[in-house]
Order: sequence, then C-alpha cells, then structure tokens
Amino acid sequence: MCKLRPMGSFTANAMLDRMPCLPLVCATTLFLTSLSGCASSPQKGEEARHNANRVKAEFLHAWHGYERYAWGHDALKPLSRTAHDWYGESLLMTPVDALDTLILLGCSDEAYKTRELIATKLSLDRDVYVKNFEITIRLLGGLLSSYQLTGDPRLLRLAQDLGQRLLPAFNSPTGLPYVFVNLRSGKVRDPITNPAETGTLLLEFGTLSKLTRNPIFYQKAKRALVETFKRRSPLGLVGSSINVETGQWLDPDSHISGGIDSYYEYLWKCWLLFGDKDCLAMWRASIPAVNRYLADETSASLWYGHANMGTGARTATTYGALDAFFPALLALSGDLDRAGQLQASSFRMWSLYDIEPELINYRTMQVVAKGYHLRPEIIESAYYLEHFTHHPAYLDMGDKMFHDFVRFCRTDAGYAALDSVVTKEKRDEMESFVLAETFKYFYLLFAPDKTLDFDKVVFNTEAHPLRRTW
Ligand code: DMJ
Repeated sequence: MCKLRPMGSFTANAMLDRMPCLPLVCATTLFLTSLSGCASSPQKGEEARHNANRVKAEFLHAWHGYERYAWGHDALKPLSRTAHDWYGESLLMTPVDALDTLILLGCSDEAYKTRELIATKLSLDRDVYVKNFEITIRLLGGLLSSYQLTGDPRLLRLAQDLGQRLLPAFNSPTGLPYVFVNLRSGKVRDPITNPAETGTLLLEFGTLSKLTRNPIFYQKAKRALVETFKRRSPLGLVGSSINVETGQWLDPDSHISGGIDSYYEYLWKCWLLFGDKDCLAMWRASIPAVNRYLADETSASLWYGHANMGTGARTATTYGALDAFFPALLALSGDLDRAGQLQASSFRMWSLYDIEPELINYRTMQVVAKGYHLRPEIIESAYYLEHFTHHPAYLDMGDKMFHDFVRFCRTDAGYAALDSVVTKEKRDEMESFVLAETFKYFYLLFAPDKTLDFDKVVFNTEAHPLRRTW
C-alpha cells in the first residue's frame, strides 16, 4: 500500500459509496467495457460521478470552440479565436489527437463527424518537414488508437501511409532518427536530438508493425531505442542531447524531465505491450540509476532533479510539470511507495499557486519557469495512483486540480494556457494534448473503473490507449 505524505491544506475525504451508472454512448469498440449499463465501481461515488460529468461538459466546451473557430486546422488559439497550423498547412493535429477522447467520453456525434473529417481530408502527401517525435506520438498514436476503437480500416491505412513517410527519419549512420523528415521527399534534417525523441517511438511503430504485419516499423524504432540505451554512461544514465550522425552526447545533463522523460516510459511500456524482453532488460538496467542519482529527498519530500550522467553529481534541483509523469510510471512498474511520495510533491508544486508552474526549484520552492501549458502529466499520475491504490486522496486531488483548471484557464472559446501562474495571465494557446490527454485523464480519474479496462491497454505518451489485438 502506498504511503501518502501530508499534503498541506489538502484533506482527503472518506471512501465513498458504490458508484451508480454513468451513461456512456460509444461507437463500435474493442475495449470500452461499459457500453450497456456500466458496472459500478466500488471505489468511486456520487462526487466522482458528478466530476466525470463536469469534465465531459468542459471537454465539449473546448471541443466546440475548436469546431467553431478552427475546424480542419491543427489547433485552436483560444483567445484570438483563430486557427493555428504547425507547418503552414493542416495535418489535422487536434482532430486526430482528440478522436479517441471523443469516443471514450461517449461523444458519438462529434466522434463520427471527426472520423469522417480525418478519413476524407487528411492527406499526408505534403512537402513539409515534420517533427518525427511529435507526429509519431500525436498523429500515428492517435490514428492507431482510434483504429483499434472503431475498426475503421481507413484509419489504419492513414497510419500505414504516415509510418512509411516517417521511416526515412531513421536513415542515419547510427539508426537514431533525425529530428525532421519531409513527408513527401523523405529528406531529413537536424541531427541534434535527445533520448525522448529517439526513444519514444516503439509503441506506435511497433503497433503499426503488428497491425500491418510488416516488421520494418518495429525494427527501426526498436533499434533507435537500443542505440540510445547503448550510449548510457557507466552509471546507467543518459544525457540531454545527442548527435544522430556521430552517436556522441553533446550535453551530459541527466534528468527525467522534457527531452528524456518518455524514453524511460517506453522502456517499461514496450515490455508491457509487446512482451519485449530486451525492453524489460533495458528498464532494469536503467531505473536503479535514475532512483540512485536523480531522486532527491529533501526535508521529508521526494523529488527528482538533475545530475551529470558521467559522475552522478547533482547539477540542478529543478522539477516541473513534465517530470510529473513519473509517479504514473513508477506506479505502473510496481513502485507505489515512491510513486505516492512523488505525487505528493507534484501536488505541493501545484498548490504553490493553485495551478502548476512549468518548473520550480524544489530546494527553495521558488518558481523557475512560470508558464502553465495545460499539461496532463500530474493528472495522469493521479489517475494511475487512484487505479492502483483506490485511495480517495487522489480523487480529492483531482477535484481540486480540475476546479483550479476551470477557474483559471477557461475562456469563452475553450481553454487557454497561462503565461504566468503568479498573475494568471492567459496566453493564446491550446495544444492538441489538452484534448488528447488532459481532459481524458481527468475524465478517467473520476469515471467508473470499467469505462476503460486499464489492464488491457497501454497508453502511449500522448494518452492514446493501445491494445494487444494481435
Ligand atoms: C505531450 O505531447 C506528451 O505527453 C509528451 O510526452 C510530453 N509533452 C506533452 C504534454 O505535456
């Protein structure tokens, strides 16, 4: 059982009654289990049901803002009520990223309309250089997950087309992928990358291989993961920046934050989804070093900071919104004790300004980067911890975070990031992961456990549930 540390003014409620049914109307599905009169969840009660409905209503508010002001574009700018396309022309980033959330939340009309938009309008034959990592986790992951949820073969065909167009990214001397690849010509550029970008590809490329029975995708992404791992230091740590042509590290700073984070996530999750023993071995060879050199206990709190990959010496005592994914990964891999402690720290960080700063110094508890990008990681971790411990503290944590999220970030057209958690000044940004991840994890945290069979899916790093259907 996880030990929860005191969480300031946060008070946990008593365990609530059995969960009444929450109506869900879902499309054809392979792993939603609550289609006809959902089963009750003994851990979640009336308040959680109420919160799940609130989350769904707010998700739809944001979605309808996108529909009204940015339909067919990559993203909504929620203050100016205009559209934004990442590469000057749309790759339907928000629709593809959000489709499985629409399905999971039972928004069947919106899901149908979105699926038709994607199936009839998404063209990947574009003369644009795209970021291999972002397109893989958002578009490829989204297409594969929605294909598994709907069985619509058009989505798998798009995923296959996209996978083929991304493959040239791996044509470096080391097998580590270039940062950018041109979707039409296959030309590549930008050899300086990081472990998150080289090692967060196998869940999506591997699933594509399994579903199309073409091993090439698995092989390329697995090699990139292994080549990253092979370059770990004798201590077992990886750095922040690497050249894919030489295989040399350019920055020895090691951490679990953005740029490395999901590399660790995929070591464990690729073992879970594919039963790949090499991934398990790489996880086992890595995680002790992370817990030894990056974990930092300060005045009864657990944090994870930065260290030099070669010496293990502490280089920074910063932790932030992106690091907050780690309790979920610790919980998923069985370390509920550390997971609970670290989640309590993340929640302390959130509670400093009643919304989450991008980065703090956990020694001084001063904000280092004051933006809030509507990130999902801390909510993802609350969801995983609630799932594994059934501790009502995580529902209460989610209740407070959702309340703050709505209070400070809601706009007439959707949800807006904050320029500053101190002043709460908004910025004109609503990334596609807000609909793919943030709302999805809020919803799953409160919804009946059987809304989605947690044990049958592995979420990619963009919250797209993938299932071993092969
Ligand atoms: C998402 O695109 C993914 O979760 C990624 O792994 C990290 N950054 C964002 C969300 O914060």
